Amino acid sequence: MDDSVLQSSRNMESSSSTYTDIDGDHPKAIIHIDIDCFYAQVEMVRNPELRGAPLGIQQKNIVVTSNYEARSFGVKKCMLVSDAMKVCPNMKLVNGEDLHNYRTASNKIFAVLQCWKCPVEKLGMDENFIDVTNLVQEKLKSVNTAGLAVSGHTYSEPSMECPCGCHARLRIASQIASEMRKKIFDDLGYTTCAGIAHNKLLAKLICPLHKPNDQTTIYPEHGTSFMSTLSSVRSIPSIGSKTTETLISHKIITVSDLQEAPLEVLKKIFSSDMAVRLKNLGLGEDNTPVKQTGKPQSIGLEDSFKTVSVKSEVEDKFSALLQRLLVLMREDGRIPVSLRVTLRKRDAKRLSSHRESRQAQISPSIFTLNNGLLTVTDAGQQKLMSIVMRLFNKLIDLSKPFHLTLVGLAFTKFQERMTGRSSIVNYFMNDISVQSVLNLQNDCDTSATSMDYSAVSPSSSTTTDLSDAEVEPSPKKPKKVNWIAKRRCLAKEEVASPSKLKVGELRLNSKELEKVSELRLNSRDRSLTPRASPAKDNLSDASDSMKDIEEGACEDCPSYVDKEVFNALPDEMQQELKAMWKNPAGADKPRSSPRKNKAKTNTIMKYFVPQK
Ligand code: DGT
Ligand code: MG
Repeated sequence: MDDSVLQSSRNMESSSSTYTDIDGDHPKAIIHIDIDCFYAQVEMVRNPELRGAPLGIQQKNIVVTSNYEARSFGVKKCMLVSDAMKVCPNMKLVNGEDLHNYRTASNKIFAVLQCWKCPVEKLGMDENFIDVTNLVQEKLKSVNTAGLAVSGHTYSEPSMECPCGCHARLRIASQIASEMRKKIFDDLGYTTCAGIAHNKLLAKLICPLHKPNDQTTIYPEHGTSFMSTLSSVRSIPSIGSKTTETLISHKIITVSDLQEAPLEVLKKIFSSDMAVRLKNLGLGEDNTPVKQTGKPQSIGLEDSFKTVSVKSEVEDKFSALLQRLLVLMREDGRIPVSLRVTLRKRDAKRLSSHRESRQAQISPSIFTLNNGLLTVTDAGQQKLMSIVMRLFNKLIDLSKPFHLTLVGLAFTKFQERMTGRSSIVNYFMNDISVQSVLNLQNDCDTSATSMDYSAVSPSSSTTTDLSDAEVEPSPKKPKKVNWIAKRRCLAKEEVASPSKLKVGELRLNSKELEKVSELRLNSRDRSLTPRASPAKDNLSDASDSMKDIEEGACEDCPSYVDKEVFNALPDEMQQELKAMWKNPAGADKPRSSPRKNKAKTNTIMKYFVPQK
């Protein structure tokens, strides 16, 4: 990596744009798409009467964004409302403190971008990276690139083709970007900007060059010279305020300064890795991959305040948080199985306050599906509140005075839809595997008046919103999912169960599937199967809703196994399964040692056929 930096530094010194300037290949094609005046467009799409005149979106006393008509009068992002109204007295204001519609629009845009079957990474609510490298390769097979022009603007015209072929690839990527932007507009009505480059850094930075509603492509050889036009090192996305301060204190202010700073000097200021990364970024080099955005690992909200010292007040805060959290859960569509309570205590002895959390499992039976929507009855909400207050009591010694400055609630684990109809896991498990991801609100969200939706973890700002397409359970199968919901619960240690994971990779053949389906149907309407082991941090004195997932299940089998289905299996098969659970390592290899299994007569392995 150091070599590439030094190489790039040397390249910079060369003034001409020959192909000795390009070190190596530029195989990737990345598109960055940013929605124009996002909140304002959402409001204009919802209410077309707002179009054509200046519009500002107000949060508290700030105009967080405005449409381009308002901008033409000099309204800037994050201007005080009073100042904005001075420069644009006719501007209409819409309150943008409720983010629901923005989040929904963001999900829809993300869903549209998924149509190209390329990795899509969400960045905040209105930006997405799409890695179209493979799609471009596919298109290269059928497209004649000789006469193919860039769609939209080019940062700088190349004097000759790059030997690695990246110019043609980026031209194709620019066509794809056009198609994406057109579809977003045709389907949803939003105009967007796009940047096209061989890496994420340049794609993002070049994107706003022709705003609004346009796109720009930059070729690799112009990366370094483009970067040198950025006045502040802070313009580089991964350089935060702390790093900026450090750089400025060493007289590295502009990106040109960073480009010129010797790596050895940077290494004296930062760690070696960080120095190299900074140097590369300054030169427009970035090899971070586009990571497909998935569902957040947890959905949480926090409310911060000066101080709360009375239990009833804490209860009110939690109750309000829970109401908001249930809305987010409904949007998410997954059934939560774990609830976390977070507190921040004011501590006079410590300068910096700290958070403390406790979590407990919750029974999926609290949640019901109503017309495909996840809902919680009043009784269910009371159960959740009683769990919350039990956790609170665990965290706070109520015999002594307490002073809180923050309370938080989060659903931290979820059930997931099974991988396939024929997955054996469907038949044996009371629960499905779980993602463990993070919350929600974007960093720049200062919208909440009464609540501070601060991030629950540092990584929260990147994986935030969810695509409509991801919303589970599918409205098409509400009954099945509801049934599953009632039957499933999960202990932490089960996630890593080797037998569960391995078995999930196999599928039943159709005849045998029927057989097991019968078993499953027979047990479908019976009562809930209790589970075996409580999760590590379960409360021993948990509420009723939690009890049904804590009591013992089938003695010999893991808790994810449906006892009734298990009991209906032939004895021999039961024995084999038990042996497999006792020695999961042996069960790990059904595919690699099929002959071994052939020797047995009624073996469970007979019920599985390897996936083709
Ligand atoms: P653009 O992309 O320049 O056409 O305009 P926007 O409005 O899309 O700006 P962008 O992409 O920076 O941010 C997306 C949305 O995020 C924007 O519509 C409102 C919100 N937002 C941006 N900056 C802030 C901020 O500093 N505070 C708050 N509360 N919201 C912000
Ligand atoms: Mg935007």
